[in-house]
Order: sequence, then C-alpha cells, then structure tokens
Amino acid sequence: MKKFLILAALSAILLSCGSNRDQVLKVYNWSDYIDETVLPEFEAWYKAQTGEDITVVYQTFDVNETMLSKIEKGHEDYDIVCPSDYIIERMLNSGLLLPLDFASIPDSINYIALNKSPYIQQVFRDINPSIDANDYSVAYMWGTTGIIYNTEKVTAEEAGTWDIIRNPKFAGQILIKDAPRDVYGPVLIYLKQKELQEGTVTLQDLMQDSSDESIAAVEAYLKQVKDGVLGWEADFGKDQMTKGRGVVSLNWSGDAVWAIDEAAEVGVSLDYIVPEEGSTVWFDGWVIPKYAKNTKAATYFIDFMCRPDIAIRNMDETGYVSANGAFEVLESQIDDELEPIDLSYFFGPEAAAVCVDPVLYPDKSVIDRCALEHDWGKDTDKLLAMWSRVKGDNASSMTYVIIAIAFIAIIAAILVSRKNKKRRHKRR
Ligand code: N2P
Repeated sequence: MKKFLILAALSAILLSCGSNRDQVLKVYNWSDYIDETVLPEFEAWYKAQTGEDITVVYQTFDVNETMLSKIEKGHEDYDIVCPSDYIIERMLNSGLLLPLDFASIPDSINYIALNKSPYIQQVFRDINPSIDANDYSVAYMWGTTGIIYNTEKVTAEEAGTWDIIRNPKFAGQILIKDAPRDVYGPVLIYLKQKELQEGTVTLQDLMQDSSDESIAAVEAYLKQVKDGVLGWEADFGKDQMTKGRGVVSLNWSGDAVWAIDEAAEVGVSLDYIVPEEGSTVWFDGWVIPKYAKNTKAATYFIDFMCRPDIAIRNMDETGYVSANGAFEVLESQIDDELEPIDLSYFFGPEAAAVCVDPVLYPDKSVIDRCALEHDWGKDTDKLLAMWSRVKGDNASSMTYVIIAIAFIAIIAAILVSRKNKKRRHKRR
C-alpha cells in the first residue's frame, strides 16, 4: 500500500512536470475499494495489449459528493471515476459523462460484453428514465445499506429495525455513515412504515421524496439519534466495530463483510442485517467524465476490472460484491457449510440455491424490500443543509469546549507572565 502511494505521488509529480498525458491514467475511486496490486498489473496488461506505456495515478474519496464536486465544480481531468447510482443519474442529467466505446476493444479481451448480468443491465436502465446509463457506465460493486452489530451486546431482533440507531441502550456506541443520502433513505423508510403498509406510498416514491416535510421529519429523528452517536464516519466505522468500540453501525454490506471477518480474528463477533422495514440497494459504476484526457486507457481499465479473476481479487480484498455476472465469480464465493440462498435474479436459474455468504450477496427476499436512490437535482442542497444542521451542533459544542480551554490557557499564561515580570521588577 505504502509502496503504491509513493508510486502514485511520483506519478503525480511526473504529471505536473509535463509528462505525456496519453501515458497517464487518472483514476478516482472510493477508498478501500480495490486490491491495489491489480493497478501495476493493469499497466503491464495495457502495454501487452496496445504496445503503449501507461502509468496509473490513483486517488481516493470517501463520499460521492466530494468526488462530484471535484468534477462538477473543479472540472478535474480524472479519466475514470466510480460514482453511485444516483450520482451517475445526476452526472448524466448534467452532461458530465462521455459515452463508453467498447467496440474499440478487441473481441478476445472484451470482458464487459461477456460478463454483464441482465439484472445489472436492467438496474442501470432504471437509474435514469431519459438516458440509458448502460451506455455510459459499467457496474463495479453493489450492495445494501443496513446495520452491523456486535452479537454479544445486541440481539438480531434489536438490530432488525432502524429504530436501533436511537435506542438509548446503545448510546455512545453507535456509528453512522457520513453519507446523507444513505442515511436519509432508510430513516424515511422507517418513518413512513404506516404509509408503506397501507400502500399509500411505495419504496420507490420515498427514494424521490425531497419534500420539506420529509426532510424536516428525518432531521427531527436524526437530532434524537445524534446524542447517542459515537461518530459520523466516512470510513472508520468498520474498524471501530472490529475493535469493539462501537456496537451498532449504520453501514454498507461490503464494510460489514470486511468487519465481520476482521473482528472474528480478534474474537469480536459481528453480524449484519437489513432491517425489516426496508432499505436502499446501491450500485457503483465506472464512468468517464467529460473532462477526461485519456479515454482509451480508461476504456481498457474498465474492461480489465471486468476480467473475472480481477473482479474476484477486488472482492476478496474489499469485502464488496462484484457486479460481474460471470458464474466463476459466484463460484469463487461458494462455501458448502453455508445455507443456500436464491440468487437466480442475478445469475440466472442455475443460481436458485447457492451456498454463499448472505451478507455478501443479498437473497431475493432482501432485494425485494430495498429500493434504488434517485437524484434530487437542486433539492440535494436542502438535504446537505439539513445534514450539516444535524451534525453541525455536535461540531459547535466541541468547538466551544476547545475555544474555552484555549481561552483559559491564554489567560493563565498572561497571569503567570505578569507575575514573573513583577517578581523580576521587585528583585531589581
Ligand atoms: C468503500 C466504499 C463503498 C461505497 N470504502 C459504497 N457505495
């Protein structure tokens, strides 16, 4: 990892010294979302396929909105980025994406064409009603949003409802993902249970609901939650759970897989559940932004990520589920000691009962109670404002404490210095 960061830094220096931009591929991905050893392998593979040199400059982000702002406002020249579904929708609507051209890749190495799941293709069609996202994006990983919990402190029943995040029993031990949309969705689903059961709204309606009334309801709820929050985390929640510092974490399924494995090694028992009220299912996909400078290498990179052995390595390293529809990807995860689950919706009829980790691959019954988030356009600003109101109070009370301590320290220093001055004056 360190070695790679040094290489990345060197590459960045090279880049700023004016090296040939055609020989550089700037990748901007989520943190902890790839097996970084595949990056130098890509460079060698690209050279073997095209005869051209390429250096990957790899940078990471923790939340969609940071990445989006760098491209939307900063016009940064990343060649390839990995947004979630609702951000892909937004980027499509604002003309920020270039169409993908896989016809330019020789058939013999066109892994995308070979490994696209019909399920994923349909999901990508649903991302944006007016533009087919399949023409602009290739799914990388996917999963659900749910609750990671410490099984020695929390029962499956307690974790099986979103109400757990304001359960006073776990105050001070709750971690919440610092991802406004991924928290808003589940909380709204929880608050609208009655309407969902009566059939007056659907999960899909709620994913589009950016009304002032709903935002206010979620805000009021989150203000009850925040007193018990140990941390709003972009990426440290999984680690805190493995160390036993947190006992409940609103998180993504891939972080759950990683945390459950790591925790088991140090004797901490974690599990993951998608609460019964329903949740969000998300898909992150590779896209080429319109400010990209090396679309050829970007296209090859996406293809390389779709090679089944590379997809398996990325899964095994990160805990996330590849969106690759190749049966060998699924096969690599089979463990006969596990209960069979129904994955026919993703891999076709032959996957109606496969023994794989249900945290990794959600069973059909889980998928049925989950929905895809959608872009809110300008209303996103209302959500972000609400989010900083909710979290901001925490920051300001901490800020007040720090200011008070600093103020007392300055006064004390002034008093001590005056006293010393007086003493010196007397002695003279
Ligand atoms: C991994 C990030 C996963 C992104 N650190 C989930 N959409």
